[in-house]
Amino acid sequence: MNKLALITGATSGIGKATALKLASLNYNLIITGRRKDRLEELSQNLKNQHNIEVKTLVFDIRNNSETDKAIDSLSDEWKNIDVLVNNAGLAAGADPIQEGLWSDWEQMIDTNIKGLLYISKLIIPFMIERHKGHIINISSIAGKEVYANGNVYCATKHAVEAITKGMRIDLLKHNIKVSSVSPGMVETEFSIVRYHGDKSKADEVYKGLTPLFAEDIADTIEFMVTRPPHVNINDILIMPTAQASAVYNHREE
Ligand code: NDP
Ligand code: 8X3
Repeated sequence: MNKLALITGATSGIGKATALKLASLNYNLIITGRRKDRLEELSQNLKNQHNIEVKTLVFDIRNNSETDKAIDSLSDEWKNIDVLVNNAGLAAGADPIQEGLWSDWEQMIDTNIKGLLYISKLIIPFMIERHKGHIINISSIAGKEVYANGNVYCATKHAVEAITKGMRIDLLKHNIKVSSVSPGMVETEFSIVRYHGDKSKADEVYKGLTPLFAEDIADTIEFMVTRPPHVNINDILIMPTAQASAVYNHREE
């Protein structure tokens, strides 16, 4: 029987690449995000390419009742979730603390922390009932270091690190694995979103170096989900070769 994974934020970047990777491993998938067209297109592609079942759930993960309603709509067989990938997230803005926008801060806190908590609280009881499961939280190098103008984004990813550790302790007796993946720069729509749609600013982020690609993170998740039952990978910090830390990069002219 196929395993089942739920991936939040599968309309783009790391979430989409993870959906493609897990489909290639014969997982049935629940894919979520706000952009319905993208989810439907991805669902069709996944079903055309693999012998799997796919369900799309369109909701804004910042909204507790929308999230609740979406998960409540799942029939019992779709509640047998083996792997939850808490990926939906973003950076909004890159400003000194005194100039940051409330709206950016709220969006990051509501998505990266509260959204991750809402969905986890809904899925964890299904895993507890089956006495198994695997939660993979997408953290970041920003969860381990703080860099100039990264203030609130870094705070949200530091929170993801703490929540991951807390989940691992609380879910220990329920035989639920809890992991995190902490990437450095990955070229996705992340920087376009961070700079509020300014593509040229986003391109500057990756100028002169080869960043990670979403597929590199999907490969890491593949490694995590294919370990035997007695092995849990707590965390993988994965960086581009050209990035030594949050701030040290090597760029070719
Ligand atoms: P993308 O912008 O390409 O993808 C972000 C995904 O999150 C989209 O599918 C988006 O879906 C979803 N999302 C955002 N806000 C919401 C919301 N309110 N409700 C539901 N879904 C939402 O970026 P990445 O793939 O790079 O980002 C994925 C994760 O990886 C994030 O948590 C990010 O912080 C983390 N990360 C990224 C790094 C990078 O350099 N790219 C490095 C380290 C970590 P939609 O808009 O359709 O709702
Ligand atoms: C995204 C990577 O370096 O912008 O989490 O924090 S970084």
